[in-house]
Amino acid sequence: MARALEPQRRLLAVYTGGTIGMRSEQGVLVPGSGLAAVLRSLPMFHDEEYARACGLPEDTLVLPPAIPDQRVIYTVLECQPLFDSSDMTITEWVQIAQTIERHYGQYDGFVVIHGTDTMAFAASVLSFVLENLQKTVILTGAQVPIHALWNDSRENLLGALLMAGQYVIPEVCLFFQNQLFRGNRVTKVDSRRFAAFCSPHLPPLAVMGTDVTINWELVRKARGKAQLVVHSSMERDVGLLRLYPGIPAALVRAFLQPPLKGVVMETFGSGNGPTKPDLLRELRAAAERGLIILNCSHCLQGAVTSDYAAGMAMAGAGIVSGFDMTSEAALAKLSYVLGHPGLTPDDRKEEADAIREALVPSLACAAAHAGDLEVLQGSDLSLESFNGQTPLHAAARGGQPGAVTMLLRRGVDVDPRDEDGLSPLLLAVKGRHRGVIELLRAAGACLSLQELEDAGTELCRLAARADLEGLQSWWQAGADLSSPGYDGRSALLVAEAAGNLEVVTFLQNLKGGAGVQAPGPATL
Ligand code: ASN
Repeated sequence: MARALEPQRRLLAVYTGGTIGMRSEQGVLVPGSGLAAVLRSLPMFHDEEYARACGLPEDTLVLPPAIPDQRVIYTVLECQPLFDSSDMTITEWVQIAQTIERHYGQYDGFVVIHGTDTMAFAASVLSFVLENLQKTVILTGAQVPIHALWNDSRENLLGALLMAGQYVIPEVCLFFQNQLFRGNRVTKVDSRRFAAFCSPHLPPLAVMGTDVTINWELVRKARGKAQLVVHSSMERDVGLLRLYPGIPAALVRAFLQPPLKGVVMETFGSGNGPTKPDLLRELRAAAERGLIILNCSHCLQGAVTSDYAAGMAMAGAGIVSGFDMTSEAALAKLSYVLGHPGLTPDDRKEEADAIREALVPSLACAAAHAGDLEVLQGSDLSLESFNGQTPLHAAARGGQPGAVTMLLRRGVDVDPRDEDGLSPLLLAVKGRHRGVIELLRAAGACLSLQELEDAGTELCRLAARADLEGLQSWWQAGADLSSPGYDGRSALLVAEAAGNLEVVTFLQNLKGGAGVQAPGPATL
């Protein structure tokens, strides 16, 4: 979806606390009220003249125009009490989700102003609690209060308001230091620098520089007109246990006792831990009691694999691989799955198995995306990820010819569609994964009629940017490169006008040679 172009876009900014509005009291920072009043006094956050002309109420502010003929109007809802985010829990995050739900019809998007310390947890929890989002939800905050002369508050908040006000990115995101991340992929990595967050396994959804660059192929698509669902029944009895060298089995045993229902276990490297028999015995016993143990690596990069004998899989089948999830996301997912009505373990083994299965679906997809053939080999391929993507979608998106070959050999459907109607072939084309495109085409995959119809505009865009590889990918996938764009011009005309000679030569050769249509299985 492109930039939203209504003349006025309305946002709700839910202010929960955090450094952004903090003041110093007796030498320490405490949450501060009255953020709306501060913003009202800053011209970059409020155009008083326009507000008066429109008769906007006291708590409602309006940004100066970022682009002609469009205004972002926002209402600041200040929570009571305000929190240092270190004090926030699932209860407060569910309340934020319910606030969004209550105001969902009135606003076009939402910004949640939150402390940074637990913002990655908050964003992860909200991403599971808020289902079927059709509107943008962005969390942001700051490392230095807005009252300070040199601060990151203004930039972060303004960026979040502009992103939520101008684009429909229907998922829970986190905006910090000019980057928009998927909320359940981030972790806080710095307590001082302005670049406080990183997303180790997923590139930013958008970057704000001189221009705004949005990675639309990464952005989750809204599911039709489905109604927003708020999952408020999150399980609170979940925990996080970090293994360390020499951790005593007795300590692990004490930690894993009821009422704990699930635990994210942070392990070494690619999912390894001590192999002491007494420790493994405790883990096995807990898993057999129905406790769900989700294995996440404490490394920032890489994922849980089955490479080592010291891998936690050795502790028994009850331990679920969290693959490349951050601990924050794993904890949120555990809380969501265990809180799901109908999935309460109650010491019953079958239900514990069902919960493990609910946690795992993304595993085959994650393995396919990362090209981890060993994990993929042992995974159940019938399971789809949250948005109906199959492991083949994931392998195509990740540009993994080895995984694609393995999946095709195992007889998976070559042309499945996810809930947004996207096929692996289209994902491979968007990622310019030529080897994967070749494999899929040879196996009979075709672009759909709709994909072929939509291709014209995309081809013109690629031609304008001299993106030869992008054009070659479309051609290889069977697209007709002479398809006109939205204004009736072909990619060749666009390339000629832009003086992109390499592209012009490529397109002319196709025209004069074997024809513009790529060889291979029929495209229509
Ligand atoms: N302690 C603060 C909080 O998380 C840190 C911050 O916002 N930068 O609320």
